[in-house]
Amino acid sequence: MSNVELDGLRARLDEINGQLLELISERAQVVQEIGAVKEKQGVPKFDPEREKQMLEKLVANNKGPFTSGTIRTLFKQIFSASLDLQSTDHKKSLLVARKNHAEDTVIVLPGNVTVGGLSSLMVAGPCSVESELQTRTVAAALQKAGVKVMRGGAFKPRTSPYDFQGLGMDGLRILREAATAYGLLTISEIVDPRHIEEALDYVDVIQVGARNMHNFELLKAVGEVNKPVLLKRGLSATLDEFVHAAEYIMSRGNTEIMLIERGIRTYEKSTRNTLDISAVPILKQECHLPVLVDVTHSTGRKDILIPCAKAALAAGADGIMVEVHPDPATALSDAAQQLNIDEFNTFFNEVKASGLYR
Ligand SMILES: [Mn+2]
Repeated sequence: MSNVELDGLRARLDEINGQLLELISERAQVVQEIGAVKEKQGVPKFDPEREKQMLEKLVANNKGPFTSGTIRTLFKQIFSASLDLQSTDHKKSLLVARKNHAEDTVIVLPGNVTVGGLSSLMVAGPCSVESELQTRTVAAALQKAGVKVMRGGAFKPRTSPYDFQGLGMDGLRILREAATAYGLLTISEIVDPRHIEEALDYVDVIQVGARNMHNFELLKAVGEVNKPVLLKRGLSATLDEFVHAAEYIMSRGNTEIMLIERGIRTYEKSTRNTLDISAVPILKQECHLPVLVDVTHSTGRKDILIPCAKAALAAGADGIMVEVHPDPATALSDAAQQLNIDEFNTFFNEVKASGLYR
């Protein structure tokens, strides 16, 4: 084969490549138009039946030299690239996305306590509200330490149904009374949409727990009230799923959402969960919402809380959550990992001394 002949064939290939590029780009535009129609109709973008029909038609018309399998592989690639294009479009339009809202969302709680923005937030308190005395003891210590927001569980979704399930509404009342007595705000988990309305009197921030991050009816319900929400990342939730859970809340009108990384389930056994520090900068990059880190549940051990809290703040977290109990050994839940009051004071002082807590 002469060089002239080879050059001719190569030029022909370049031409075909150009035509293919034009065609797949045109195809992508049509797919986007279909996506827009489907979006209006509220039907899912991926239609496996339709994809199967398209592939079968292509295989039936295939005259070679490619095998049917190769044709399937090549076109599947084109199909999925087009679908990806649609989901990227969708991602851009998320209400929680920073692409849509460049500035940080700053949530202003009663008493001008802010979450997000320039100052860091420390949220502390017992795993469970167990008694008036226990809750008040913690509240007094938190006030003394300069903490503004107290957490305390009243509805406890526990691994075993035989474990302490929390004091329910009585627990919320105890939490509110102790917080008011010591000038604190309250965060507590709500697990049932039917409890939300009654709970509004007792909590300044509604927590949606890790086990309920995928409870879409609960997410919609907290999206419809005028109360900030602290959304925990699910135990096995990807960041994409976490962000979409927040979108469920915001799509219902509630824009005051804080995200909290609380560790994910991995094969590592030396901590209760694996603290995903990289989640912090990724969430800050992708969303405009405040991001907190729960050092207690992510690690499950007291001896590494200080470095983990510092790491979280260094990575850009807007706040830290930690569990404090007057006598952790007798706690009805999470006994091993809660700090006692002295330990909490040391913890908070060290975190402040690092200069990372603003
Ligand atoms: Mn706990």
